[in-house]
Amino acid sequence: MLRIAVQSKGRLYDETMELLSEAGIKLVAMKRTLLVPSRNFPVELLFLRDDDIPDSVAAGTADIGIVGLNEVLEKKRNVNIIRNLGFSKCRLSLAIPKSSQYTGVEWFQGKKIATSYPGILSDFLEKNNTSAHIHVISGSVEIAPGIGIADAIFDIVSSGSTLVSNNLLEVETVLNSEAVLIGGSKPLSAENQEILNELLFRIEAVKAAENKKYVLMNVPREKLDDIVALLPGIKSPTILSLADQNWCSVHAVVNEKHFWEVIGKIKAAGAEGILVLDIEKMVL
Ligand code: PRT
Ligand code: ZN
Repeated sequence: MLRIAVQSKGRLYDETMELLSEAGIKLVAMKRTLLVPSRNFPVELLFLRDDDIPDSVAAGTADIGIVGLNEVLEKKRNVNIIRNLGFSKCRLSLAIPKSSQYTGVEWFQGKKIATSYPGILSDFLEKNNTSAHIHVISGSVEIAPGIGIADAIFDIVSSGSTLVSNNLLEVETVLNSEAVLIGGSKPLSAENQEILNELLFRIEAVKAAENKKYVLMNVPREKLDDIVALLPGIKSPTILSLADQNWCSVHAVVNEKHFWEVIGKIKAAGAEGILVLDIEKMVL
């Protein structure tokens, strides 16, 4: 049985549960329990505060964990990153009052900076030969300059709107973070390693299908070459015959990023009856 530490509630929770569910892991229905087994896969979930996840994996209470890279780097526990998971993306940045004139990292020399991430901040300041007073607070860091308890802040930024509404200006991005899968330093048992390998294989298939659409269309034979040239398939698009000899059916995988552009072009080139389907998993 492989034990996975996950956040019990908060910003990581929904996407963590969605990823595990897309990987086919169904949980035994249990409310308000710390440890919940799966009913169809040999894993159990240990629900914790995100701050405790690196420690639980380092100590071996959990075999692996899903947590923000920011927490992993702040806690400096003996864990390793198995895989980036691509969700809960954010950055850890330094921000100063909008009215201040920023001159570069030396601006922070001798200043007081409020943060919940003293470890990452002091590493950054040290690397930049800057010494500042780090004032550790656990929440609402963004209000510190406004109420006069700090000159600047070092905090998580996502859209940036919290900074704007507190009259702060982001001046240095210190770390780009996202959710990561972490493991401990000791090797897993052969049985647990096999479970982890299967889990990683499934995560790979879920991630490969993300932002991809399966597109089917009818194409006149004489336009086939033009249209195939417009389709970026996995290898090459599938082409099937239709009852009408003059037409064929073309299937391809299209990246959502280029989706409208590709659809517009293939329609203009003569494709008809275009169907667009979601792809659930993709095993490459
Ligand atoms: O209770 P527990 O300790 O488990 O949770 P928590 O309250 O410590 O953490 P939580 O759930 O808020 O965040 C968990 C993780 O989500 C963080 O460690 C980050 O890796 C990631 N994450 C992604 C974020 C954000 N985006 C985010 N926007 N964590 C916090 N924020 C906050 C930020 O602190 C700031 O106050 O949102 C505000 C900024 O957002 P914008 O969009 O206004 O810039
Ligand atoms: Zn936390």
